[in-house]
Amino acid sequence: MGQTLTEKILDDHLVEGELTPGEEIGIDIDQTLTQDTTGTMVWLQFEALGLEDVQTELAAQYCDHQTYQFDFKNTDDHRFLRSAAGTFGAHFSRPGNGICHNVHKENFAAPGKTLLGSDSHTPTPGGLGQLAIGAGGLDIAVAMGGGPYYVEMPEVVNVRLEGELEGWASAKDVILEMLRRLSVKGGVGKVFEYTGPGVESLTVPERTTITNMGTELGATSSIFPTDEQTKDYLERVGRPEDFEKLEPDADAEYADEIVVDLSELEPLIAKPSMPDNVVPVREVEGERVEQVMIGSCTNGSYEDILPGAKMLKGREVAKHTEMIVAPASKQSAEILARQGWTAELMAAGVNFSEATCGACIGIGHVPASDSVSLRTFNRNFEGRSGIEDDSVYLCSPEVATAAAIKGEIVDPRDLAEELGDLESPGIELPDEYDGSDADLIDPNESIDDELIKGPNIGDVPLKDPLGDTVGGESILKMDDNITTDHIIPATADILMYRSNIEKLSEFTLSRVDDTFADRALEADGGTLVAGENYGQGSSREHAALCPMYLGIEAVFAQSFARIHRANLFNFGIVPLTIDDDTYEQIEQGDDITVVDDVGAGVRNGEEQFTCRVNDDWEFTAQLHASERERDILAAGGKLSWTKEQATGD
Ligand code: MIC
Ligand code: SF4
Repeated sequence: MGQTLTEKILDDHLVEGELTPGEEIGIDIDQTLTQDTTGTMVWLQFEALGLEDVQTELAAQYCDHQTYQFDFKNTDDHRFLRSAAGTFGAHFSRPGNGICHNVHKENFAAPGKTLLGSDSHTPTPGGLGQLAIGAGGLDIAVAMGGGPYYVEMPEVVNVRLEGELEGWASAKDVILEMLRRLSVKGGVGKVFEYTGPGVESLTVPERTTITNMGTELGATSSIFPTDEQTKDYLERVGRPEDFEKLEPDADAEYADEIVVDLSELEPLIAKPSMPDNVVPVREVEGERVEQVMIGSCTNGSYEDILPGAKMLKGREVAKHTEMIVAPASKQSAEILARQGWTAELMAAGVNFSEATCGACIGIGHVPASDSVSLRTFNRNFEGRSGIEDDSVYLCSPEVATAAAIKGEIVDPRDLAEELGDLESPGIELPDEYDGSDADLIDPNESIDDELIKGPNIGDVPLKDPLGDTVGGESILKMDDNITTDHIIPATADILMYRSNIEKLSEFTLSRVDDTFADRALEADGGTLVAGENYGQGSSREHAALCPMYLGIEAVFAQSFARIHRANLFNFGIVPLTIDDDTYEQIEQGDDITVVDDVGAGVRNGEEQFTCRVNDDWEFTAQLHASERERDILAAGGKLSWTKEQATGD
């Protein structure tokens, strides 16, 4: 039987297990990517593991999320990261050089290689045939030390693209259509492999918009085959030698098939406040817009800014609307500036930001109260923009720019008809990505050979091995689709504590209940209860690390998001699955005790645990875990487990 492209790459990198969906496999990692807000813990853990040199072919450390450095703690984190990259042997991308996924795509992404990154949008270079997976920081630290990465073998789904995009429909509409059909849970345990005749019409930047936002489907990864478009892109970025022809076998078998006819797509938009809340733009036309932003790792590159610049040439942004462009890479900004497009945008009333994630996580450009913001980003979770009750819509650069011109949401087809001289700008790549690489420091050029830790940089907390009893008061009961932004928000006032867990934990779940941290500490151990898809969104391991620090021993949820589930194991919190009736019956404040000897049960492969509530009634919870995950839980987390493995204890 033939293989899918995903299976081929996994097979090439397989060190443990078999490619059977649902089974755990161990794979070799070629490249790693870390960013500033997850990277500090990664390197602290790398150090705590006693590791001395990066063992992967390539490691790259980016500073992209909080580049405004409002506080010396941010700048200290960046200096620490530079020193860690130099000391341990990673490339270092300076603050302001751009968003990790975009800079990585332009400089290092290569077909057929595996990439593991401490950011959930790591799958972005799947658009050029790289198998890229997002994971928690500790998993990256171990991979950089040469250890395999363990993941459940995903089901591979064939997304067959037919036809070609027409008129004002864009790559963003392809992924919005997928979200409309499948929802934010639709990709859990899956890799989406794009195939079919429609693939060849999409350039690499269009493909990476799709693979980037596959994360919003909950997918393990998304990938395209390589072809003339990939070759062309790699030539333009100056790395033709990285090209490799990759495609699935003709008789490959997929778990499922989804057909998207590109020629039938129209401009789509995700309404507040979930990326799958997708409707045709025409359904929400007329809504007044006060802010428009082009940027983020999804749609912030040269190819995403240029269409807006072409549409705005000789026009102005509506008087009650602010339009901001935040380039995804400094290289994109530099090329646009050299070509004169930056001046055109400025003349039209556009405000330019530095190349950063920034506003995507509520740092800068917070929308006005009770106003609509249209963004080309990938996430619009409630409150993520920096203000609760926000109204953030997600759309393509073309739809965003049309709204900036009109001052209200408008389908660009209708605006074009109204204006008479507005044409669809299409996609254009620069002849050469020839920006300076002054901000990208090769490990051989590094000036650092020891770690520089400012006063805010703390230690890595550890947990005791799992004992006989687990449980306690259910300190918080939550709904479905709780995001890691709810668990540990990423706004500026909090982000500066990503390397200081003691302080950061004070903010745990504060967006759901601002007394949570105090109550958890007072209860001296406890549990959490949640609905479906608990922990969706980011890879931030702090969303497990901080609850662990506050004494949370178990999470009872109807289902878990992939990366967060792995992070719970990594920090010794027992993730238990419950059914709908149990979820309904448990109340916040109930005392839940796992009756069975948990330590022994976890070690012995038990899958069901009896739990008693208030000495009153009982339910059964499921533990779905591989042998390795059980050992990690028993050891009190992955750091202790990895050390035990190394010393043979
Ligand atoms: C996000 O988009 O939520 C982030 C901020 O990039 C996170 C990483 C983080 O929390 O530092 C992610 O997606 O993993
Ligand atoms: Fe940065 Fe936003 Fe992309 Fe996360 S989703 S990497 S915060 S631009």
